[in-house]
This record gives sequence, C-alpha cells and structure tokens, in this order.
Amino acid sequence: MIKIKGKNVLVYGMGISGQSACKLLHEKGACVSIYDDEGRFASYFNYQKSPLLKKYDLVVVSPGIKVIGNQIISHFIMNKTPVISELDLGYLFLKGSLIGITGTNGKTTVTSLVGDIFKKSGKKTFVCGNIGLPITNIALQTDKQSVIVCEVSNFQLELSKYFLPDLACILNLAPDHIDRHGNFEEYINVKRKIISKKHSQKVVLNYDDEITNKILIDKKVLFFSKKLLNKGVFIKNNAIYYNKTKIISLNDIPLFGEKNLENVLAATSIAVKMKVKPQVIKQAIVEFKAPPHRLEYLGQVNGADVFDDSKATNVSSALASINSLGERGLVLLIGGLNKGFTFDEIFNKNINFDNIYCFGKAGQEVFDCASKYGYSPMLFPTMKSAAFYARNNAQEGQKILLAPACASFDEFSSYAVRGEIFKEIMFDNFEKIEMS
Ligand code: UMA
Repeated sequence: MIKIKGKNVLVYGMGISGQSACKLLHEKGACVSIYDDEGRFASYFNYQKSPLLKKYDLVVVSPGIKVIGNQIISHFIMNKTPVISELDLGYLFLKGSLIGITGTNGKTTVTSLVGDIFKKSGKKTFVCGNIGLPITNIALQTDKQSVIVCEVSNFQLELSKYFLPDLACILNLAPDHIDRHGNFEEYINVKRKIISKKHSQKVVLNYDDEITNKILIDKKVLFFSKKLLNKGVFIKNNAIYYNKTKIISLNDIPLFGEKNLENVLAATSIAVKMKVKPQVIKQAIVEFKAPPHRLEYLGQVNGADVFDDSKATNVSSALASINSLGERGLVLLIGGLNKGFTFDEIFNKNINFDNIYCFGKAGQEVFDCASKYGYSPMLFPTMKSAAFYARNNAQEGQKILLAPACASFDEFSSYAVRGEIFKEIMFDNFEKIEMS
C-alpha cells in the first residue's frame, strides 16, 4: 500500500478507469486534479486546462492513452514525477489473491469463467479489469480472503511497473494493436510484463501457442494443451484432465468451438493451480454462460445459422472462428477499422467460402486481399449494409459469420454495439438501415 493522503495527484483520462481512480484517491485523502484530452471535461471540478504548468506528487494514466509519443506523459517522466497506470494504482491497494489473465484472444471468457469457479468455491470473488470494471473500483473492498480475477489488456500493462499477480496467465499471442505498439515484438514485450521474476508467482501458459510455449522463465509453469501432455491440463479420451485427475468430459462443456475449448482449458488450469476442487470446476463450467459477441450462436435466418463474433477484432481470432465452423457453407462478414494487419492468413488457406462480404474503412483492403487469392468477394460501405444483404440472401445450410478481424470504431462505439446491431438486422428488428 502507498501513502496518498494529502498528495497532489493528477488523473489523466476521464473514462471509467479515470473516474474510479479519482474515487479511490479521494477516499484515501489525496488532492485530486483531472485532465482529459477531450475538452468536454473542462467544466469538471479541479480540471486542469494546462496540466504541465503544475507540479504533482503522482500522475495516474488511463489505459486508453497511448504512452509512446504522448507529450504530457513524457513531460512528467522527464521531470521525475512518478507516473503510474490505473492498473498499478488499483494493485497497490489490493488485498487477497490476485489472478491476472492476459493474451490476445479469449481474455474476457476466461476471466468470467475463472470468476464463476471461485464464486462457486465460496470465495469472496471480484472480477475486474479490462472486462469492464476498473480494478480501482473494487480495490478498497478487498480483504485478505478475497480472490481478484483481473482481465489485463496490453493498454493497461504498457505503463505498469508494480502490478504483480499471484498467478499470471498468458492465453495466446498473435498480432494485435500494432497501431498502438508499433510492432508485434513490442506487443509481446508488453504482454510479458505480467510475468515477474518473483519466485512465488504461479504461471499458466498455453502449450499449443508457438510463442507462449517458448517463454523461458526460471520457475515451474503449468501448461494447458488440446493435445496429450505428460503433465499439466490436457485432453485425453474426450475429456479434460489435470495430470491423472479427470475434470470434465468434453460433451459436458456448453461452449461452442475450438477457441472456447482453449478458454476452458485455461480456466481449468488457473483453478487447479489455485487448488480449487475438480468437482467445483466442473460444475462452474457446466453452468457457464459465455459473454455475448464471442462466436455466439444467434439462431437461424431462412435455414442459415447465424454467428456473432464481433469480438474477433484481429486476424487470429477471426481465423479461429472460421476454423471452428468448418469449411462448408460459410458466409463471412469481415471489415471495419484495420488495426495494422494484412488479411492473407485468412484467405491463403483455400477455405471454401460461399460468400465474403467486406465492409467498412478496411473493406477495400480486405476485398483486394480476398480477390488476390481467387475469391469473388463483395464490397459494402458499412457493416449494416453487409448484414442487411446477408440476411436477404441467406440460404438453407449456410453459416453466416460476423468475424470482422478489425476494430469497430469506424462505424460503432464498440464491438458490442456492432454485435447488437448485427443481431438486430439479421433478425429483422432493425428499422432504419442506412444503405449509404
Ligand atoms: N483519452 C485522452 N487521451 C487519449 C486517449 C483517451 O484524454 O489519448 C481520454 C478520452 O477522452 C476518454 C478517456 O480517456 O475521456 C477514456 O479512457 P480509456 O480509453 O482509458 O477508457 P476507459 O473508459 O477508462 O475504459 C478502460 C478500457 N478502455 C481501453 O483500454 C481503451 C476498457 O477496455 C476497460 O473495460 C476499462 O478501462 C475498465 O478497466 C475496453 C477496451 O476496448 C473494453 N479494451 C481494449 C481491448 O479489449 O482490446 C484494450
């Protein structure tokens, strides 16, 4: 814990993280100033129009603020003012056992499932972080007996230097957020920050991921795999095993697709490493309801099955969904705001798509890439227009999949809104469709 009382603290970024950080700092007796690059917060109490003109004892930065090239952050770092992330601030006030879950894909599903497992085991459980509840929001409610399950994004880790979970898990690593980090290597370096040198930290890694299985650390790692392992958490005889103990039959898992199987393996590994009983883990998995927009089955339109994977905002995640649905009858809706990818990996596999509908700002780029590999895609200005077309042309036996491989911000405020609107259009509830 750090001494905050009476200190001058600047909170930079007034989204939910910044607001939670302010609340925590107030409760701890700090003199809090705020700043946000968007002017709409200018009328707020203690808003600093020119934050560089004042001295602070501490600056707390929200995750959405890109560190590299930010003049305000550089100024304070150069002046030797301590600059920490909102994740660090929350961490410094936490009590109990902290589980940090990061990775390119599956973080939210694994975090939710691990949260459910601990709740079922009777522990006082907090599920927080990138999942939508800032760690600073719950930090002061925790005690020694608490279990805190925290979804951790690269944005949160980038500036963090104190955050040190008792158990760290990296689910997988594939190119993402290249627009923020500059290159994949730097993205990996940021993710690795969740693993500390501290010997007592437990680490869970994915054996099947070619990058996470090569992370060299001088401590024992619990690996999970879809293949048979000598020890760890793996699949044998159509069931998940932890060493010799059977945890659950694959038939009892209510989630769909290969990537969800990976998510269940990861959650199981975290739980066994934290000594949760196998029957508790099994029960929580059986009763688990996956968060929406993650390869979510929505129902049928004209005999076509419709899937919403709006959360597939990078190429590896979209590809995993495509592979989960098999090669026949696939209608792929792909596009949005490119985060710095090429799309070759999706189209160079000779997958037999029925149709490819490209849309949004990256639409032309995706269209060109698909065409290069011999496909005849169609180009739409927006996701809405592509979805509308997909609905009107749905055929029996098809699988219509929204797996954009891109961010949503060219058309929507979030992937969740994109998924909701896709659902409304596919099931006829969307009245005002913009075809422009
Ligand atoms: N802002 C600036 N300057 C900037 C950027 C942003 O002043 O350069 C201001 C904005 O004007 C706005 C505020 O910062 O007022 C927004 O803060 P924020 O972007 O940090 O967002 P929060 O509302 O605090 O939400 C954040 C996470 N958002 C991001 O990392 C972008 C949420 O993850 C997270 O759920 C929440 O904290 C609680 O921990 C969202 C996300 O998209 C879901 N995450 C990315 C992802 O999953 O891919 C990383």
